[in-house]
Amino acid sequence: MFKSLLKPRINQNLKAENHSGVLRVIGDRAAGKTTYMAALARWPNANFSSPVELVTPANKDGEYLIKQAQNLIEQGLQIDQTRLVNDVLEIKDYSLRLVLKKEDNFRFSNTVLNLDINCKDYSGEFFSDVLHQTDSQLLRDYLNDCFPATGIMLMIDGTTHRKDGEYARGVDKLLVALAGGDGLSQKRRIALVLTKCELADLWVNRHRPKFLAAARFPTIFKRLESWQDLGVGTVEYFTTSAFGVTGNKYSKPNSQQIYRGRGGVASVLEDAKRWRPFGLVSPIYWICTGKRYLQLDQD
Ligand SMILES: Nc1nc2c(ncn2[C@@H]2O[C@H](COP(=O)(O)OP(=O)(O)OP(=O)(O)O)[C@@H](O)[C@H]2O)c(=O)[nH]1
Ligand SMILES: [Mg+2]
Repeated sequence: MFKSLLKPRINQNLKAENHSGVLRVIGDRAAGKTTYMAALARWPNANFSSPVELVTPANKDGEYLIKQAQNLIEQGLQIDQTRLVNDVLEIKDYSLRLVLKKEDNFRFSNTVLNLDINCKDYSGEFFSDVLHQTDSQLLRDYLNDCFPATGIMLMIDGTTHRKDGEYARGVDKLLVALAGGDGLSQKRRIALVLTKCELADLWVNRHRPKFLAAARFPTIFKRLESWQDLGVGTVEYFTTSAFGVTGNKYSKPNSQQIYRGRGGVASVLEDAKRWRPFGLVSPIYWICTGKRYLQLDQD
């Protein structure tokens, strides 16, 4: 009897809101694109106060990401470089469902938010090489694959500020190329995502992503802002770390550096048991909904 009394109330109270997004992750070699995707799919040691309840793979490529996280990242190894494939149909298309609690007046409401994303991360060679080619079939194929995307995550290793000018040329090419084939009914969203922000010089400014982007990558920043001023799309800025930090009072990067140079940082995860990435869902939420969810920038 109790059961039948309770059941309708529970069903009435729980609401679901669905959003979806087609995403492309673009950036230089070793920017941290695939590690970001694997950390997102694995979603380790979730914080109880986080709005994110669950991340689940919705296809084989999504499951593959979890295996990459378990077999490589958690074993203290790096993920292999993503190969540049000649047939765009071979690029992995990760389908993931992200389940979040919806916020209402700074409190969690009883609405569940489902974000269903299809996301491809291109080899860094697309950004550093193919984008600069003229009249190449490969470039045309990649751009055609890019056009349907509602959101682009432009991913940059936060330590590579010396490459600002070089990257800005790539960003220019991308913006011009995207404008050429735009049949999108809605405005395109570009999220500039700074990676590896558990590192000390980035961590202190993790809550000021726009400031950090403008200070460290002024040329890219200006290009993106002028593009936004044209009214063809919108830009937002994010800080992330696939590895995160450990410790409460005094945080320490949960990464071990293997190499650091002009081209960026190569690292591995230090302590798999205390692995908690930072800021991964925030850009995806914005791309799917057009709004920022401030609490997602806190963890
Ligand atoms: N410190 C630190 N290192 C990271 C982070 N994310 C990725 N890395 C390291 O950055 C290097 C490159 O990572 P990948 O994910 O392979 O980079 P990618 O952008 O997919 O590179 P390509 O596939 O070559 O285009 C590796 O050494 C990673 O372990 C992070 O959040 N912090
Ligand atoms: Mg990769």
